[in-house]
Order: sequence, then C-alpha cells, then structure tokens
Amino acid sequence: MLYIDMDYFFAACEEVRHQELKGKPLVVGSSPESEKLKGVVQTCNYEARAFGVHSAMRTSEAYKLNPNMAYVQADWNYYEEISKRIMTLLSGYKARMEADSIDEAVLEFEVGSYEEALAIGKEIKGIVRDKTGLPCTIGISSGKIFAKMVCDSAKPDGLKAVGQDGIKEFLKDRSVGKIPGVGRKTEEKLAAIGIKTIGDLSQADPMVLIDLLGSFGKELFILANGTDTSSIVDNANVVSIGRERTLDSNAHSMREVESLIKMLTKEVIGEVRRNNFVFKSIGVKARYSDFTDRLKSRSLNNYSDSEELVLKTATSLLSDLVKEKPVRKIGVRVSSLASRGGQKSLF
Ligand code: TTP
Ligand code: MG
Ligand code: MG
Repeated sequence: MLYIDMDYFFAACEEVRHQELKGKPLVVGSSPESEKLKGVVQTCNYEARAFGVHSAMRTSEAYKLNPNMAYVQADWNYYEEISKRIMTLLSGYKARMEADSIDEAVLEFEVGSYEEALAIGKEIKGIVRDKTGLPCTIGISSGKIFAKMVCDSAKPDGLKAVGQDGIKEFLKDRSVGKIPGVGRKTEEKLAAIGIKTIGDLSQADPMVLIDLLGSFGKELFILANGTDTSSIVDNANVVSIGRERTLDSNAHSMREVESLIKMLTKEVIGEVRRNNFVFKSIGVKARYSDFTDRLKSRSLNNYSDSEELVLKTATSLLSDLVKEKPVRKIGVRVSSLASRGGQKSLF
C-alpha cells in the first residue's frame, strides 16, 4: 500500500503561482470573511513551521511567533483544481485507489517487493513534481494505516517503506496518538491505564483494551502487534464536489455552524450547477477538536440539484455529529454525480 500526502499543500499551491513567496515563511489563513488576525492558520510552509507555526493555530498566535510572514487567504477552488489534477495523474496507474482527502490518496499495487514499490513511489514523486510543481511524501507499508504513519514520519519530500519485518520496531516508541483515528480522548483513556506508546499497547491485555474501548480496542491491539488489515475503498472514479472549512473557534452547538453550513452548501451547489451536474448522494464531515474525523452521508432516491435539499440533509446529518464532541471543521459534499442531460451517468 502506497500512501501519498502533499507537503504543506495549500501553501505549496500558493508558492506555485506566487514564486516571489517561495523560500519565505508563508501562512494560508482562514475563511474569507474573517479579518487577517482573527482567523486560523489552515496551513503554512516549512519556513513558517521553523518558527513553531502550525495548522489550526490562531493567526494572532502565529503573528506573535513571527510578525514577518506573508499571509494568503485560502482559495479552495484553486486547490481543488490542483487536487483533481493530482488524482487524475494517480488514477493513471494500474492500481486500486482511494482519494482520502484533498491532498491524500492511497494506491494498492500488486508488486513483488518493497524495492519495486519504492521505485514506483519515486516515479510518482517525479511525475507529480513535473506536472504540478508540488512536493509530496510517500509512505509504503502493508496496510493503509501503517502506510499513512510511515508517510507522516518521512515528511517533507520523503519516500520511505517499512515492511513487515520492520513494522513493530517502527511502531514501538511512537505515542498511541500517532495512530490515525486515535484522538485525545482515546489517548487519555489509554494513558490512565499506563499505555503511552504503541509498544505498551502491543503488550497490553487485549481483554482490558476491549473493556476500555470496545471493538476499537481490539483493532488497536492487532495494529500495535504489526498487522494492518485496513484496505482501500476504491473511489478513483467517483466524482464528488465538496467544500470544507475550519471554524474560527470550536463549535459546541448547531447554532454556531448554521451559517457556515449555508455558505458551504451555496458553494457546492454553485459548482454543481456550473458543471451541469446532478447528484444522488449528500454527505457531511465533522473534524473534532481532537482531530478525529467523522463522515455521514445519505443517498437520495432520485438525482437532484436542489440547494434546499442539500441544506436540509447536511443540517440533519451534522446535528448528530455536533452533539458528540466540540467541532473544529465541517464539510459538505455531494457525490454520485451525473450530467444534467440525464441520459447517462458520467462514470
Ligand atoms: P495536511 O495534509 O494535514 O497538511 P499539509 O499538507 O498542509 O502539510 P503536511 O502534509 O506537509 O504536514 O492538510 C492538507 C491541507 O488541508 C492543508 O494544506 C490545508 C488544509 N487544512 C486545513 O484547512 N485546516 C487544518 O487544520 C489542516 C490540518 C489542514
Ligand atoms: Mg499534506
Ligand atoms: Mg493531508
């Protein structure tokens, strides 16, 4: 499994069209409505990270760390266009593929060895850089979760493989929070019974973990012992249109996200209509303050392009998710697209 994540994606996209910003600390910040210093850092280049600036930090905090950085407002349409180009390049490979987020994808190759997989990874890095001017990092391992962790560990501009013989060693000293899906809550629960590292987790009593975390506890135990069975949801050919945005501060109730849902819905519908699409599925995403993500979607009986229906459905789906934990980011997405002509679905 080969996991690709673009490096400092939004900021790197800005560097491509603003060559003069390259090499200087650069922040991509927040929603267009908010004034510069009231917003949130969505991402920043590695020059800015050297000052301690990072995603989700308040822009005012970032300013304190370094008052001499360039700020650019996020331009989702531009990033999505580049993302689509990258996904199209990747889908040219004969592999099962899943686009995981705007800047991430997983590819599953039938290869004989890790050397072969590394060679493919090197080629992909070269192609992506040639065609888009952007750097990425690729992690290779047996399952999707391990590959993502390897990718995270090799940033930026990295290429790394960890095979079955090295995986337990790789995991051993990492904190449990490095496992995708393990948020602050789970981390705290595990810490309370003395489990801090993935090595600790591998030696725990699985029954105790199941008592503590249910079936997730069992999954974690298996992962910690070097087995990753997570597989790909092949969505290379599923076109969807979505918008997501980080909130200025964590939301605890629907009231705080209502206007944002409206705005995201308007943007999604605008894009749908510009492209003459209709859709048959509506989905939402919530990213919680502990950085775990939850997705929910609903299929429709018929194709639609109704703004009202998206707004109603997204509101109802999100109200379930907002109840659970403070939310820092929300997204609205429509999928199962077809062209408006109606005769024939696009894919
Ligand atoms: P990431 O892949 O998490 O981060 P990144 O690509 O900026 O940096 P790197 O992978 O090198 O560590 O996120 C992809 C994009 O998603 C990012 O460029 C901006 C956006 N994003 C937000 O808008 N808010 C956030 O809190 C995060 C983490 C990302
Ligand atoms: Mg990235
Ligand atoms: Mg990413």
